[in-house]
Parts: sequence; C-alpha cells; structure tokens
Amino acid sequence: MDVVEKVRKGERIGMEEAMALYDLDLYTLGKLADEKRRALHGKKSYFNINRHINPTNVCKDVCKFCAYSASRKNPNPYTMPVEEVVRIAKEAWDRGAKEVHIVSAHNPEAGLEWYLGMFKAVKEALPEIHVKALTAAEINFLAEEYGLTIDEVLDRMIENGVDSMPGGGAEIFDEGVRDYICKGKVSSQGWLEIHRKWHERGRKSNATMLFGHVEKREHRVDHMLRLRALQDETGGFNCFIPLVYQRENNYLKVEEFPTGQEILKTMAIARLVLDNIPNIKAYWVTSTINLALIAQEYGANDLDGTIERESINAAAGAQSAHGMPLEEFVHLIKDSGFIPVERDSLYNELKVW
Ligand code: V47
Repeated sequence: MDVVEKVRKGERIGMEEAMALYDLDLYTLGKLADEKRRALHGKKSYFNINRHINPTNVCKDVCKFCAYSASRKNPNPYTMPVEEVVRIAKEAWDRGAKEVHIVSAHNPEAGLEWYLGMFKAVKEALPEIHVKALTAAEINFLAEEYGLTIDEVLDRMIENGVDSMPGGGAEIFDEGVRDYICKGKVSSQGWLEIHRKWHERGRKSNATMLFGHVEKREHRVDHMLRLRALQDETGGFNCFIPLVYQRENNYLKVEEFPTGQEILKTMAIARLVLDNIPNIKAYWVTSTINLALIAQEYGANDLDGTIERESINAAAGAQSAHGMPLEEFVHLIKDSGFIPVERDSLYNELKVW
C-alpha cells in the first residue's frame, strides 16, 4: 500500500513512510494534512491572549543556536525582581490576557526561591491566571543546581502555582545533533522523562522541535516518533510546535536555510505522524505571520497568541519583540478563511471571534 493510501485509511506511519511524505509534491501533502486537520478541527484556528515573560537572560549553558543568553553575543544581562514579573502579569491580565508563559535562562545566581517564588507571587496576585512555566531544560537545571530530584522540583512547581509546562528545550532529540548544538543541556531522555513525570501528575504540557539548522529530515521524523511514543503512554501533550530556526546573533553556523515549502512540509508531516497529539501550532514568531497563516492549510490549527513581548526568538532575529495586536490577529485569521477561536491554555473554547 502506498503512503498516501495508508494515511487516508488512518493507518499509522513510521520513519520510512514519513520520509516518503517529504518526497510528495507540496500540494498532495498539504491536502492530506488538511483532511486530517478538518476532520479534527474543521476551519477553526485557535489562539489565546497571552503574555510571554522572560525574567532572566543569565545562563550557565551554552547553546550554539541561542542569541538570548547574556553570556554570548548579547552583552546585556538582566534578572527581573519578582515584583516586576508580577507587575507585568497584572498589566497583561488587565488587558485581557488569560495566560502568562514564563521561560528563563539557567541562572545559577538567581536562587531556587526566585525561580519558584515568582509563580507563587503571580498566583497570589491573580488567582485565575494560567501559569505556563519552566521548560524541561530549566527543571533539569534547577534539580542539578540545587541537589533536588526531578520529582521534588515538579512537586514544588505545583505547590507554587504552575499550571502547565511549555514545550521548550526539546530542540532535536537525535543525540549526535543535540550534542553539536546544545551539549550539556538536558538530554533527550531526560526531557522526555520530565514530561512523563509531569503527565503522571495529571498535568498537561507542550512539545517543541527546533528545526531548519544542521539537522536532516530524518532527525525531525525521529523527534516526532519519540514524542508519539510517549504520548501513547501518557496522553499529556496538548500541542506540538515546530520552531523554525532564527539565524541572527548566535554561534551556530548554518549553510542552508529551509525554504517556505520545506517548512510547510514539516508542519504537514507533523500533523500526519503525530496522530495522537490534537493540536499543531504554527508559531508565527518563528515562521513569520504570513507563513503561519498559510500553514493553517497544511495541518496547523493553532497560532499561539498575541504574546505582547518576547525576547528569546526576538534576540535571534524574529519580529516578535512587541507581539501582535488582538484586532489585527483576529482579522488576519478571518481574512485567510479560518474561524478565529480564542481558547484557554488547556484548549477549552472561550469565544468565537
Ligand atoms: O527551547 C532558542 C527556541 C525555545 C532559537 O509551549 C530558538 O506553547 C528559533 O519553547 N531560533 C523557547 N528558536 C520557546 C518555546 C515556546 C515558544 C512558543 C510556545 C511554546 C509553548 C513554547 O526557543 C527554546 C529554543 O528551542 N529557540 N533560540 C533560535 N535561534
């Protein structure tokens, strides 16, 4: 049976078949992914009103792709006082944000109480806001730095008000590529174990994949297959987010960047391989809003949110430093032929715009 037939019959595909999907023309592949997307979500495109906060850029790790860390090409170290994080969250809440997405660097001087106390302080000030915080890479850093087990860090996150985990730090699971781009960071096995333990606590998380740098197509498929295997066991992933590599101000030398076609193919293949993860996010920050809108026809059903401010990808060249006004976001989704549906962080529908 050929791969197109297999996908149409709803059968699972493996490495070889996913690689064969890359060889299809974009139109055929897009149609397959769109059929799956429509069966699950119709023409709805989800987004949330959220605020990204990146409270420190001081980092003990050295990831070649990172332009955000203060120890590298960006010489402006900062660490926000907890009060500033709370003030930003309050202002965002007043403007309608329902979620704060808090991701930091691995700062050995900030202290465990700073990392965990900011969530508690945000929750005390705004009991109804959803706190999505701490990537598996940060959790691994906190456990190592403060002599705690992963279980202890996860329990303390919950005690301090973290509701869900973002998908960052996954990069590429292939050990060879991972070693080259971010040696010393949480291992692939470690990343997956942390999410497994989080899911075992009845909590949800997301999963990312950083692509378009030195990895090959098979590394992307391998990454998706490892996520699919964990999702079969736990069902705890809400969403998969392929992050397109941003090239400025960092130390990763990349010969060839992916074309728009290659990015759309990767989104479509994610929709087809990840048959057990309901939401595929076209993160406009790294794909550009134009391509994210097109990706809605290639399997993506989520566009993240208004963001307001973002520093990690912006440092590497993304146009995300000031987010996207809500009205514009909604109009763009409508004008592209989809239905903008505001969701909460756990994908409950809040409002059809
Ligand atoms: O883990 C760092 C990535 C991630 C670059 O869970 C880069 O809903 C591209 O995880 N080019 C952090 N990417 C962002 C993240 C995220 C974003 C949006 C939504 C969610 C979610 C999670 O940013 C890091 C890393 O993979 N990153 N440098 C770069 N040069």
